[in-house]
Amino acid sequence: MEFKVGRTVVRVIQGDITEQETEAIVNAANPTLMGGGGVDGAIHRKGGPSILEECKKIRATQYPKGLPTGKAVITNAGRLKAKYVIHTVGPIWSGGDRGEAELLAEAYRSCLELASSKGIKSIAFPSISTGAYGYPISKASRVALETVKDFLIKEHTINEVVFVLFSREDQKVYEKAAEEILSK
Ligand code: AR6
Repeated sequence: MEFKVGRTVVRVIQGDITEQETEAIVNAANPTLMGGGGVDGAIHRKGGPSILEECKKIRATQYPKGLPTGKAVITNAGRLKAKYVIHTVGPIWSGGDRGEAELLAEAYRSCLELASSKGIKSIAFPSISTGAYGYPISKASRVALETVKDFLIKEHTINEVVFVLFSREDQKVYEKAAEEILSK
């Protein structure tokens, strides 16, 4: 499904984030930046060691204690089709009253701001926090779409945003939210 927010095309597709040809893809990482399962595992596996090398440098120089939840950093994308990987850390769901929604919004915003500052024109997001981190997908989809919409209304630097959902069910959840949030 495809939507228009200002001049930006927003697409909601089913697929694998590691196969995307957008300039940047987003990694749902953890604070260590040293890899993990899910999206993180797939990106490092397919992208190869150059991504981890750059993550190690970032840890050593910028974030010795780890990347805080809601922040984002950028690295090369190794052998992936994308040129860059933007690594962010979403919140771990713990019931919803621990600021999870604001932290999730911050993660999406940090990625968009970083992409924008680097002149990146197209970016693909996975559904941050809704796997290992347990964030309910219907709630997370609304935060993701509202945050991206707010950003795109204010800034016109990015031409294409793609939400890449792993399963058809997840795609349906995002499409339903997108029809409501992006169509008005
Ligand atoms: N392409 C697109 N989406 C995917 C892919 C893929 N290749 N693989 C999984 N998903 P998760 P989180 C979906 O767990 O919840 C890692 O170990 C998945 O179905 O990757 O933010 C990190 O190192 C789910 O809907 O990210 C952290 O420790 C969504 O992507 C932790 O998991 C996010 O699932 C982060 O957890």
